Amino acid sequence: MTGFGQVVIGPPGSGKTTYCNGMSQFLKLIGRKVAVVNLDPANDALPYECAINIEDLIKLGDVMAEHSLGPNGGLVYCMDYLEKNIDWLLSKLKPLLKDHYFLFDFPGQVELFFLHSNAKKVIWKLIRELDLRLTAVHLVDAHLCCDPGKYVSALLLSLTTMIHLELPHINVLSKIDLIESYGKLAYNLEFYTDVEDLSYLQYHLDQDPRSSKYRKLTKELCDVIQDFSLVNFTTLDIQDKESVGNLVKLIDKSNGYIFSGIEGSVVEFSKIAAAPLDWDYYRYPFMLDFLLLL
Ligand SMILES: Nc1nc2c(ncn2[C@@H]2O[C@H](COP(=O)(O)OP(=O)(O)OP(=O)(O)O)[C@@H](O)[C@H]2O)c(=O)[nH]1
Ligand SMILES: [Mg+2]
Repeated sequence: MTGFGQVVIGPPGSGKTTYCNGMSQFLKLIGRKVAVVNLDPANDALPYECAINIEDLIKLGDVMAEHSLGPNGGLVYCMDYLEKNIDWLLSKLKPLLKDHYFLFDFPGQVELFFLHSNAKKVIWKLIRELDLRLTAVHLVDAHLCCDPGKYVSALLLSLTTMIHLELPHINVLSKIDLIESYGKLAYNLEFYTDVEDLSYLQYHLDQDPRSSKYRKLTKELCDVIQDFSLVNFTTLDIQDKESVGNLVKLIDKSNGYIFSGIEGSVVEFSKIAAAPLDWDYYRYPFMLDFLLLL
């Protein structure tokens, strides 16, 4: 039995939990049965209904108190513990495998996804043991485009994460609805999403005394990013149905869901295209109640 899903990752506050909530609502509306799996022990109040919660296995607070660790060390410990107790997660996922699509909400500690191997081992065990087809959805806050130095960091983070995880991978500039509130971008948005010629950034990097000091280093890093030619971005406003729908299409192609012959996947796609329902992230829970009554 092949299952499909998304591994939702990205820096702290990039919108992962909000994304899992909005994406699960959207997918339910187009007829997909969704299970959201919280693997972030630091997620306090979950906005979504959680099918599996790592908190039932291990609590970050307990780890920090017991081992005198800070939150970051505590999270590395939790991922390590999850890897050692992967059977717990496998046994919870197996009954859902038949008819559910999975969204995995991961912690925002980016080092877990480009440096440490625990999270990667957990993901790859799920893939091997359950025959899951997973796409990494890497959220990066769009406001990083407003500062050329931060944008280069976001590119580097995206590239290292792609290379480390070795999954079908989609980089997303999240909260795109807010981009205009940070002022005018130096170039149009396509420059930042397509990542084609980074030499244009050099002038802007030189204007900032913080980044001009590292001119040569930044240039070399930009060359590395361009030589790999792997990174580009799509954009997302979780409140906009067209934006969410376009992302669903990309993800479905990347993990093979659309080609899987799963009953109804073509119907779902046509629903996305027609967008028959008035999607509104904040209004949706009330709308679901209404639909359930029909
Ligand atoms: N305007 C806007 N705000 C968003 C969007 N996505 C997320 N947010 C807001 O961004 C903030 C952080 O969102 P979270 O979903 O908690 O981010 P996270 O990545 O799960 O954070 P950590 O779990 O702490 O790493 C919240 O206030 C969200 O409401 C978006 O598309 N547009
Ligand atoms: Mg979160």
